[in-house]
Amino acid sequence: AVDRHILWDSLGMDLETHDQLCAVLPQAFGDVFLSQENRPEGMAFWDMVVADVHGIRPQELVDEQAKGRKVFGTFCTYVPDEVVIAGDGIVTGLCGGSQFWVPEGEKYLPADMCPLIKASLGARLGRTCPFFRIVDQIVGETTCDGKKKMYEIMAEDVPMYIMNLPHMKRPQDIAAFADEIALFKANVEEVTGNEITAEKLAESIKIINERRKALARVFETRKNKDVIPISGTDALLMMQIAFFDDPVRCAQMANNLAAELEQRLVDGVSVFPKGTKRILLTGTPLAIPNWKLHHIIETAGAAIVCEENCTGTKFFTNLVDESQTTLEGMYQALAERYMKINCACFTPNKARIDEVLQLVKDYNVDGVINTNLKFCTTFKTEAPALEKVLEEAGIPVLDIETDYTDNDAGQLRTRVEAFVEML
Ligand code: BJ8
Repeated sequence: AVDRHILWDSLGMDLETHDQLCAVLPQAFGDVFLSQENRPEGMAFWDMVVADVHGIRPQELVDEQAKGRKVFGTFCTYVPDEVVIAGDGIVTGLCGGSQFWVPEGEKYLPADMCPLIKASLGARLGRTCPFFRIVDQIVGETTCDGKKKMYEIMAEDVPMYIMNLPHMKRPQDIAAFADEIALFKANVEEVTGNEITAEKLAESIKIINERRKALARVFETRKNKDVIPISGTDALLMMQIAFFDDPVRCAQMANNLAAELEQRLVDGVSVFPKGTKRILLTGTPLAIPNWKLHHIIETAGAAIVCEENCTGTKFFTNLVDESQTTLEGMYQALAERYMKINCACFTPNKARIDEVLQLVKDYNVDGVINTNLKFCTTFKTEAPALEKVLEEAGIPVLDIETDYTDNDAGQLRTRVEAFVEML
């Protein structure tokens, strides 16, 4: 393996603390991923990326910056990658998914705040994540209150641009978001120094649509009710890295994997024994390296066949209309696609419940696990309504609230095992 210390040092990272993270990650990855049997060969790409997760892609980003390109960091699936790509910028996701960063975040934020927010701020201010050091600008958004307030603190340390996301989905809200996308285009032009023409935006809309189609193609194979060609744990890793990778390469790798999985369906190659109960996981996102629930569920005798969250279907469902030829038409087309994401920060958000019900059918699901990151009040508040509808439809639901620590792992395992047992 390449020694990345020179890179990390050049990024002004806290090497000593960061080494502690590097010391535990390979073990965690080995326990969760390499212990699985009969994994698709296509996963080798993601294994390679994650084995050097703070080296291989960060080095690429630094090399691109040396050529004059700019890197934009984001925290939310509502921020349109297309605009950044159209300005020849690079997008990288930033959401923190490890307890490692939480204590640093708690120095600046209330302890009773969602761990994703605390970990994200901790990773930046603790100087223990290369992606947070590399970004030329961070793009926040007005989703939940916790993120909004965290961005104010982060803005003292790094250039920050905030997109105003409406919280309702009336036509005037979609039009307002289209205006917001136009403003973001001007910001990207300013940061990159590149003009965004209608041709460039049209091209980047196609690029991101291709990524959506490729990821959806992998998910499509998970609908088969007899053969489960890939574990949920592996599918999650592909999704998590999609936030960091070059979109063209991401689509290519996902298409390669999908082709292999489609062949597995033909050959009857399943990674779980026949009759394994099929779970749909819904709720808050699972930022890398948050593999906790997937690992527990899939070693408790069940298989996750779909994730209805931002590190799952929300990331790729619905394409942007490619028939627009003017910038204004494209802003509206982008706004219409992005505003179809059903995040709990919207009111009302009944469409999410309808979507979960539809996915339960499409993926031949036996039970739903609704997971909530501790202190995420919007998703938590939606849980009873979601569970009521599922129960009325005869779908068993397990409600789980957890954080990034391992303190509750034993208790969660007992509850998941009992749930799977009764399916
Ligand atoms: S579109 S889910 S990525 S906002 S878990 S930080 S909501 S307190 S992450 Fe999200 Fe965009 Fe919505 Fe998706 Fe706040 Fe909740 Fe934490 Fe969350």
